[in-house]
Amino acid sequence: QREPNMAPGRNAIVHLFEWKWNDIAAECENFLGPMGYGAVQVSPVQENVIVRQNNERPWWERYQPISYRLVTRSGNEEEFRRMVKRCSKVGVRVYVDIILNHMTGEQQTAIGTGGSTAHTSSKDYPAVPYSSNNFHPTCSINNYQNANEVRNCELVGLKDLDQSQEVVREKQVEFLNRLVSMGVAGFRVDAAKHMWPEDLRAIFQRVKNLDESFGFASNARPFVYQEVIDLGGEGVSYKEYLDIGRVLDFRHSAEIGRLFKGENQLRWLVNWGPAWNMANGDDAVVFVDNHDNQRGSGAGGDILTYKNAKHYKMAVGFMLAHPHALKRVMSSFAFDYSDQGPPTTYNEELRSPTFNADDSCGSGWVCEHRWRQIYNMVRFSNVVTLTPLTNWWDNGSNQIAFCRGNKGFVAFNNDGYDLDQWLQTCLPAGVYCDVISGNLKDGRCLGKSVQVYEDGRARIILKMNEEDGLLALHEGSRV
Ligand code: QV4
Ligand code: CA
Repeated sequence: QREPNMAPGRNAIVHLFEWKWNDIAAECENFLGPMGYGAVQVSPVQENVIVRQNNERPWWERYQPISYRLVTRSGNEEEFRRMVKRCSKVGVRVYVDIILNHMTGEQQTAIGTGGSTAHTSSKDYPAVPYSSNNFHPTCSINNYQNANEVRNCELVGLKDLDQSQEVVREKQVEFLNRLVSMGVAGFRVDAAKHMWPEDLRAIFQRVKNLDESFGFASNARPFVYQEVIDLGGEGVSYKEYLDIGRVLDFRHSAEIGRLFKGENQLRWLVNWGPAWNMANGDDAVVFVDNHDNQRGSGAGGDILTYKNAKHYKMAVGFMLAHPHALKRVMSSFAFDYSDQGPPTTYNEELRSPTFNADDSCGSGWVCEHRWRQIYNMVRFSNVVTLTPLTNWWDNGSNQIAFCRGNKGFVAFNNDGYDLDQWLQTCLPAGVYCDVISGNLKDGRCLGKSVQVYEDGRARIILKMNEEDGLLALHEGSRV
């Protein structure tokens, strides 16, 4: 199902990667709700195997389920339930990252975050329970041209469940229904490419309607967005999954990275969308980076991340300013190497983020979603919802600008020289605060002020050496 079930006037998802449930609940109330975020994608909720490697717990242990009990380092079932309630109350929906494709890989001693055990070599998971005949025979995925192999063999040695079996479907539907009854609004389907579309269809058809007591429309269906990495030329296409829900568009991530890294000219963005071989807007969830490709895996390469802040903010800003597709903002923890686990305390518990005076995070959390340039573009995207893109302007290379109806205007400069132009902003006359360079606070603009004249034109200045390479004005930023 493609409808994200968000509260009116909201439209962006934020992925709070590896956050604790209690911290997410507080973040919904203190920040996500007030700032207009529409939904939060949370890390996997089901019990995972504990992995210790070089004296630390890699983040990816959470992608190795050992049962469907809701106990992880993010918290227990009661904490999860309370989080969903508190987020829903302030208009923020919760989407869960679900792992249906597999259980753990091979582990000497498999003990879960909730204490469950398993015998991985004999594919025995008593806490579900699953036994060896619920899995595909062991084989490994090497050839991505072969759809059978991609779906019936093991992804990096992870024990591959057979979702065509009624018993497996039953367990998985029961797991999803439990989440729906707690007020969950949708699912990010991990490794969807590695499951048969007909099996996923059968499973999601049996998931119940969303619970109206959490403020959902009657008969609303859970939102489904699927991880199908499709950069073309493989045996599996994202198109096979569109009647189940949306897909995560990895081409968007790769192309937008190249563009704002300066490997492609911004003027080409004039026809951004399906013309770039990306999925249709209604079929896609788009993003600049995700938890895999920010580390160089799962279609890495040209990906922009928080480490390249100026260009990253431009890319995220463009995504949020443009009408194409449903958007997801990444919120990371800082890392130096790809296996590095999230910030923890001395006893291996997840560490809570701390917050600085300027709203940014400390204690190892990057919190891109709290960067002014990003949360103000989330607000921008809410303000301009459903307005068309008009008045495209470019300088023939890397300076571009456009309007969103009469509600918003953005400009970008990725050239090695200043932008200084009289441009049509499409806004009613007045003084507007550029919400990138500073907030509009108590009627005072802490950033650059821009005077829009009667004819809608304004002098737009974006110097090459400014901290940020974009400028944004909207209906709500009028001084
Ligand atoms: C190792 C070897 C294998 C060997 C296996 C045998 O590398 O060659 O077969 O042992 O025992 C971890 C380790 C990995 C290890 C594996 C099994 O990194 O080296 O295999 O565990 O023990 C995340 C991480 C993976 C991690 C996995 C499970 O990215 O590194 O593997 O979690 O902990 C493709 C898919 C796409 C996938 C993407 C990364 O099409 O679906 O690769 N993306 C999703 C998630 C991703 C997650 C998974 C899928 C698996 O977004 O985060 O992988 O749930 O493109
Ligand atoms: Ca599979």
